[in-house]
Amino acid sequence: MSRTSIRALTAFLILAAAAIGCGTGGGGGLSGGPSANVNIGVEPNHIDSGDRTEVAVQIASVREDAVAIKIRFPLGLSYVTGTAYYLIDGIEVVSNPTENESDSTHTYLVFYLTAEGLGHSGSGTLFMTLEGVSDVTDDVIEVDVDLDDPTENNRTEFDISDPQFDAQDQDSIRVGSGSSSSTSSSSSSSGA
Ligand SMILES: [Ca+2]
Ligand SMILES: [Ca+2]
Repeated sequence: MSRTSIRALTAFLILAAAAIGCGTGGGGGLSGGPSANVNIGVEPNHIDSGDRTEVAVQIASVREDAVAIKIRFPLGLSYVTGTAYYLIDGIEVVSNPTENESDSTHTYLVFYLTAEGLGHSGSGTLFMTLEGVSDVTDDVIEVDVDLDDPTENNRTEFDISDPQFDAQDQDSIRVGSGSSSSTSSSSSSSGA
């Protein structure tokens, strides 16, 4: 094979890999794509500042020895320390996020999980509580699962300036009166 045809083949393979990587936004399902299948649920989806909401991330079909579970949410919410735990085979296992970092628009929580940690069922749910701290107009709480690089120490693996976050699933969130619709302009007494 000539050098140019090898180059063309390489380019094709890179494009094909990129296409596979981009096509899983609706909750996963392509085998060989994401590091695990995840679904996120937020309940309730509308809270006031000072109130709390629970986030549940279902994890299944982990395809790596270990994965990083990344949760992203707007700055109008904050993680309530000590509330995160896994429910695996009916047993609660407390887990603190390894990272709880914010940039100018979002906060990221990062949890590292081994496939062994999911036990016999190979699946589990990660729960955490978030508190509303300021108005959030209709927005989303998202989850992305990536490979836990075994050559990189987990304490330094996540880089907030390069979070490598592409949401695999999301659920809606609103805090306070923030809304894209303007139908509630008459309710002025719904503050704190
Ligand atoms: Ca690592
Ligand atoms: Ca990613």
